[in-house]
Amino acid sequence: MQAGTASLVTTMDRLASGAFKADFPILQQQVGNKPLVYLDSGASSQKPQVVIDAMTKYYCHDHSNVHRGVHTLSQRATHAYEQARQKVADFINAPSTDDVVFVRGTTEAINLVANSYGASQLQAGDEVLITALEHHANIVPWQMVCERIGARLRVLPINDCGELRLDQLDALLSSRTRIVAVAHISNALGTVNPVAQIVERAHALGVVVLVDGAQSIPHAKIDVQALDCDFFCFSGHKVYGPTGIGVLYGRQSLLQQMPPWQGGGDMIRVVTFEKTTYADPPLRFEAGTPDIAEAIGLGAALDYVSAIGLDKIAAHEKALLEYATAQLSSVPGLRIIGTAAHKAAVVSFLLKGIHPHDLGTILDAEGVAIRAGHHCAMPVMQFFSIPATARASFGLYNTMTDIDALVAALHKARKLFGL
Ligand code: C6P
Repeated sequence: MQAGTASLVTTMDRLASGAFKADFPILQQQVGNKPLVYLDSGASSQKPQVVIDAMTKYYCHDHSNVHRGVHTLSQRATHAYEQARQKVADFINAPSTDDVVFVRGTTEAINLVANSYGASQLQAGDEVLITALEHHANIVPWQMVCERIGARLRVLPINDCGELRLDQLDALLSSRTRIVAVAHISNALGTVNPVAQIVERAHALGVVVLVDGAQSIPHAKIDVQALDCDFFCFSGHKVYGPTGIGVLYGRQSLLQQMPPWQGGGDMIRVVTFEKTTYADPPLRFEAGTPDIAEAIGLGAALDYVSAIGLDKIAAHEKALLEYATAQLSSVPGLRIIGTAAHKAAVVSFLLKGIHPHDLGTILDAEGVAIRAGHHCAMPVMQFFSIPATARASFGLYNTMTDIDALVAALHKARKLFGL
């Protein structure tokens, strides 16, 4: 499949027919003697052949360490690694590659900001505002730094649909608030949060905003300048790239102020036993040998997604979400958790009489891969007074037929349980 060479209509047709599945070798297998129906892209998306090929080519032809050698291979590796940084900057419309820090993933990006920006700027009595629908990655690092400093973690609540209670935002944003950290899209509920509006209201009070883009990066066009956020984080593996690579975008003026978080090779200017001076961002935050092949794989994934077009992927996934919501609602005893007006490619649900974990196992036997559990969002489960949900999450390769397979498997599960 030559992504991007087709007209808009043809690309939409290809998305609808599942033609892009052919680009993903892993999707060509059977599980439980049934064709694999992969509905767990929210946890991690699958990788197209072009990503696997880019990494293989790098290891077969160009591998060496980056920023360290004058020999040909080191220069090629450095060029490919820095080219990947440029692809990321273009993909999220960062003003410069200097604003793009390679990290292991969203979790590491948030820990970096909490431990560098947070620990250096927060004082006892200051406040960090998060929301009630955050992933643990956007809760625990803030909790840890607040505990250490004597700052206070505050939480913007949600309503019964799983939407942020924006009516309470002004009351929670105070002269003590220093940082707001908010998910762009909730992984457990699918809610799309109005982050641009949150940024605007926080900035009016001079408060810095971090957006956790782990779930938005594969589903929506991200423009960090239009969002005007101060930090934006995402993981490569959720946008059809490899694991072990992610991105922290930071506003350059803030990155410049921030002390390094980890020390080591490549992040320094001059080292003596008396004193070390540090490199400018982004290298200041990339101590040690980075995940070079993974950065290159991420660059290939962003090329792949861009060639198809995020607008088309978003339109396709919107249709999938609407179809899934309608079809799932027709299953007796099924309750969707997270009914926000504005949602993205995630449906969390409960099926009366069957625990989500049992459901996950039964569906797996039918070849249908979903995630069951608390989705690393325990406070969301606590809010709805439930231990877990079953969650189907979609990617560009999914089709209405995949959703039909999910619904058929749910009916089978009900029968097995005598419901
Ligand atoms: N959510 C899910 O199944 P890492 O693990 O660093 O790549 O991403 C962490 C993370 C942070 N924020 C959000 C909103 C996320 O969804 C995730 C990862 C996966 O929902 C694994 S728990």
